[in-house]
Amino acid sequence: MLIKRKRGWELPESQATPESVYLQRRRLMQGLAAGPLLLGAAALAGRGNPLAAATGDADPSAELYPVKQNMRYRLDREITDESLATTYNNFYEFGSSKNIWREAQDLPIRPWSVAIGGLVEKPFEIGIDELLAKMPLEERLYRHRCVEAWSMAVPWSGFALGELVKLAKPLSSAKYVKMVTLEDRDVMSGQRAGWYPWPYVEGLTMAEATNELAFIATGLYGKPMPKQNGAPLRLAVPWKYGFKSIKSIVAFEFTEERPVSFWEEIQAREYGFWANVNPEVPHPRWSQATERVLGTDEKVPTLLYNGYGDYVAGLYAGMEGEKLFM
Ligand SMILES: Nc1nc2c(c(=O)[nH]1)N[C@H]1C(S)=C(S)[C@@H](COP(=O)(O)O)O[C@H]1N2
Ligand SMILES: [Mo]
Repeated sequence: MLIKRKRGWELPESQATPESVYLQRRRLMQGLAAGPLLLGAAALAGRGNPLAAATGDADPSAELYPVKQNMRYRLDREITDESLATTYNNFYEFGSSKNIWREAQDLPIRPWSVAIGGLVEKPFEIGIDELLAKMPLEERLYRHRCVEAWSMAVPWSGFALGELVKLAKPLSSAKYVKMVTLEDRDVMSGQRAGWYPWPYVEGLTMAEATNELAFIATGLYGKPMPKQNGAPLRLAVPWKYGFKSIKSIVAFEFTEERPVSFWEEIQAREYGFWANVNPEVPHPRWSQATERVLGTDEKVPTLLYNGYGDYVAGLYAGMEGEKLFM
């Protein structure tokens, strides 16, 4: 049933994406050598980002990036332009348009603490900077496939969700991890205006959360996570539709019951809990067979599990009765 696909690292070298971080670093260094000013790392990190100039915001985690690329997670396609991936977003807390990046600059990212609770040995809260210091940071190139049939490919920085699960020490009775986005009606206009069931919630099974692909992204393009992309930490589960990759997380709760996701609560028939990418299972209102690659007019075929079947298909063995793909 599954078509055997080559893994990322088996792709011919000519198709592998260049190491974006190192290229970017080189470009920055060239810029530095040519220019008369000595810029600090934080200022450098903000370069090329339309927002840094607009807000003058310095992220206290800036000196952690870029982090070393993990060559296990490479791509068969070009990386999306940074300017596109950071200005074409879905972040309904700031409105339902794709053009929320300016408004998202109001998101307060410090102090930021993450609550770990539910079925764990001992619930605790941890500040984002302490968490970043504890976790093994790396960069991974991942695809991202939105349920709306557009896609991108980006270099996330962050750590395996499995590392956070280890830190949390869940009890054996924990079957799911539920993640929750910040709720802040003063700043997030979408939470004031909408009838949506805020806060945004997502969930994974423990097996999914500890799969090697499940990633907590804290940076993008070798810099701290832009606010519009879900600063200071967001999920990246590239074999699932993009709405599973919840942004700006404030809580991880381990549960016995399957959590009801934000979009599942709104329209379960269209946005299910599993939401694994499958070109052969159409959304009730559109086909999922192809995707529009951000930054191009190209439509390319969508792949089962977004091309990550070798990593994740086994998670769903024997689950044919479930609505795994919607
Ligand atoms: N809290 C929250 N997380 C979210 C969303 C959202 O509206 N709110 N949108 C999701 C959707 S539909 C997608 S496609 C991705 C978009 O991530 P990006 O803006 O970094 O491309 O974020 C996901 N995570
Ligand atoms: Mo999406």
